[in-house]
Amino acid sequence: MMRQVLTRYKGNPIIKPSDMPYPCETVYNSGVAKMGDKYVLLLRCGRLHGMSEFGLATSDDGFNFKIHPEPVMKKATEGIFKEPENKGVEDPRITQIGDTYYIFYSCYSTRGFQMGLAKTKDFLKIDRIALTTAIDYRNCVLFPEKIDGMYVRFERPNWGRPCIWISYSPDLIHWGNQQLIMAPDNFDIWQDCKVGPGAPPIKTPRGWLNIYHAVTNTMAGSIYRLGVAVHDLKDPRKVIGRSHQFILAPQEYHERVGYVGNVVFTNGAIVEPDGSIKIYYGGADTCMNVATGKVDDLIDLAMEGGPDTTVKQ
Ligand code: M1P
Repeated sequence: MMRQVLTRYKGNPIIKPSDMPYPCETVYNSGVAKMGDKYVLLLRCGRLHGMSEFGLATSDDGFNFKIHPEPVMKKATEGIFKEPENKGVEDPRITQIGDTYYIFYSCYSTRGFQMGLAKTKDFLKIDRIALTTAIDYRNCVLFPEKIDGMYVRFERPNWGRPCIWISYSPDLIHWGNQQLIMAPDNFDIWQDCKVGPGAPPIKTPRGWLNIYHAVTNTMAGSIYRLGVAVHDLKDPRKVIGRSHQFILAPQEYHERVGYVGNVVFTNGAIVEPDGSIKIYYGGADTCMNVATGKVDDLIDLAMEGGPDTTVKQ
């Protein structure tokens, strides 16, 4: 049964370019974490040179954010990251393991995209760890715990048919055993062209919750929406439920009109102790927004869709 499972926060957008303490054209697609009682957004800020840098915003309630006066991460100016980031750093996604926050992000260069991995304990000092793919990869999300002794991630190569893959690592640096696990769905128009990992996987008793982005192409351009799937806890290659309806689509003016119109795009969500969830998302590649819902409602919706069959389509 089709139904609305998310509610937009009435105060959206929660951060827009004019809120920034330094000049920005856009502020969107932010990594999300909880540090003690504070909500943290690692903001993708489009600066006036056209490249993205990372800014920082913190909040006590998850809706009203204070923005740090300076960017906290810019493109590298030396070492092995210098060339891969010569057009900036984009789309951070944060996973907490112990007291360390790991950040997968896109290193953007004149050659294409590579996935960088960095770590931090306070979001003020961020240390790069490794270039974890060759060119051309766009999105990576790290699971918050090892499975069978290995780190696990979902990733989306930027070549071939844009699908969600899985890979494994003993040390977070070297990744292998790549397998395609979820493809665009030829029969669901909203997700028939591209799918990619959105929020880092969320562990629940019913499986790993995967909130992903999905794209269809129209005569007027692409439309980015959010979808939901559930993966087996022990073997996340198995997609045990995948919804045939989207959970969020560009609808508000600031989601339809902006730097890239008709885009809602998530890089992270926070689950609250009462089972509610805050999904943070960029609107039209220009502003930050949040929508709320219940984890169980998202899982119910995905499970009603039945196991995914797209890898065989
Ligand atoms: O413009 C929409 C999105 O396009 C890219 O996403 P993807 O390659 O995964 O489809 C990214 O540039 C993303 O930041 C952007 O929101």
